[in-house]
Amino acid sequence: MKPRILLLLALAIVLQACGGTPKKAAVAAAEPGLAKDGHFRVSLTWLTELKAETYLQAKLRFSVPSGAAVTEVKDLKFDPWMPSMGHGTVTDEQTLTLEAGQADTILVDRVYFIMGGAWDVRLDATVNGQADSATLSVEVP
Ligand SMILES: [Cu+2]
Repeated sequence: MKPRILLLLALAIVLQACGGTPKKAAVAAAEPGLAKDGHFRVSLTWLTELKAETYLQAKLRFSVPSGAAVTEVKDLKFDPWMPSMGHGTVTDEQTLTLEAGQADTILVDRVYFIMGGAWDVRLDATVNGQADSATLSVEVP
């Protein structure tokens, strides 16, 4: 009887340890908007209602982890990708404009999602001279 209780106890401990795994993974997951090498953070705001099969406008605001002012954003690429289906969308009509008087804010016009679902926006940028890339999750209704 006793070894059996010990076995159950051991099993309970093992199960508890397994239950902790998703929590650990969540901590390890990248912070939303943080570039993979940590050179910048970016936040995405939709200025038009988020939906598929229509042109959208987005606003990107960049910051750097040091807290220094963003003086230059260049070489920006805004590339939506649908990981579950392995395809992208049309990007050649996009226009990227610096918001007037704001070195850290870019307006992305004519963003187009060819279908609804879970998208990643793969974003490349050089911020204050440091090239990096970030991935932003977007759920398109
Ligand atoms: Cu798709």
